[in-house]
Amino acid sequence: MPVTEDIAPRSGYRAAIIGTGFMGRVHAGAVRVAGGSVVGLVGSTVDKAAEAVDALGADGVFADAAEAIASPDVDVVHVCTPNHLHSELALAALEAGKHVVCEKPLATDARSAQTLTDAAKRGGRVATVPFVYRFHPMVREARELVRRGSIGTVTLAHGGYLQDWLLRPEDDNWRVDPDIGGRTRAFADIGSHWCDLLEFVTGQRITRLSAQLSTVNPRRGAASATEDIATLQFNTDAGAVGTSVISQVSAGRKNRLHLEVSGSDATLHFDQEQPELLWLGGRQRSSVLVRDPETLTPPAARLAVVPSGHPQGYQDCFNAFVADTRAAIDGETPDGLPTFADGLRAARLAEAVLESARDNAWVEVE
Ligand code: SOE
Repeated sequence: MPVTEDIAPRSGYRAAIIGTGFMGRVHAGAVRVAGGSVVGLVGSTVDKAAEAVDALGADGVFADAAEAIASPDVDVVHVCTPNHLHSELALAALEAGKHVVCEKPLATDARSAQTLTDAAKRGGRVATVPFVYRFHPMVREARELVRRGSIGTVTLAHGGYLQDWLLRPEDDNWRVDPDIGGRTRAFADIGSHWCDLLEFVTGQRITRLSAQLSTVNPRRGAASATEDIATLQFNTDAGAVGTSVISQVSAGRKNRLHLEVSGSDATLHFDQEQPELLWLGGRQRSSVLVRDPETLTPPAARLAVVPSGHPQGYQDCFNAFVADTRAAIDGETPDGLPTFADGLRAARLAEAVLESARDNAWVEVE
């Protein structure tokens, strides 16, 4: 049958997923929604991978990461392992000519993140990092309102990202061990999402910052733990100032990522736990905008998959992120797709945070 332009076949999206924990499951679901297939899993052991096959809807398992990366049946490698393995696996996958989706932090130091970003560029591969909160329609709406000048000149941004799953000393996870999770934990794990969202929505970059880190529970399990709390003050390249509070020990806060941006005319506020809404405050009148595909601006409406009143959430963000990764593999340039360059940006911010906290000083961000 002749292939016409508008039904040109899409390139394959046969994924290998390395890592079978919570993130591996979320990635697998998104791959399937994007029309791809999970051809194989790699777990910490072959048995673990085999146990996860049904839950992740995979075709089978690979013996190890090297086999998955070398496989001619794999187009895209999803790296969902503990952090210390990210850069080694992502680099091997790029060198084998695969497209790569790598969990954040892309690398536990900025130099490795730079090497990965260069390798992706050199090889012409699509290489993305799931800063998925960008994919909430109301985040796109906020970004579009800022872009259109609806809030005026941005002067102030603040907010934070609060969780409580590491509140108690006995709450343990590989993320707290610096040898596995990296030298910063709360900031790299969730502060990176907040900074990404700030820069994505405002179009401004943090140029200097002052950070404090606090470890409430200095030991967890066998390891000396990394920071539970990070607080930052910052300046942006367009003259705005701001603050952010990041914590994984805030009782009752499950995943409270919230961002408020004030401009010379209005203020916007987004709360990830109420993702269907965006508050738009003015001197005379304030309103709550609802995720209604009928009234959203086009960049936000593009991501609205169900009518308003039928809430969209975290998995929908991942689905949209993987769908856009696939579109990029097909040669499109989806707006707002977070790439390894954004992973590098997060690694540079993490290094600035560590340096500032260590020296008790303001630090310029590269
Ligand atoms: C755990 O803190 C975690 O799963 C993060 O690693 C994710 O990036 C965040 O989206 C939700 O919380």
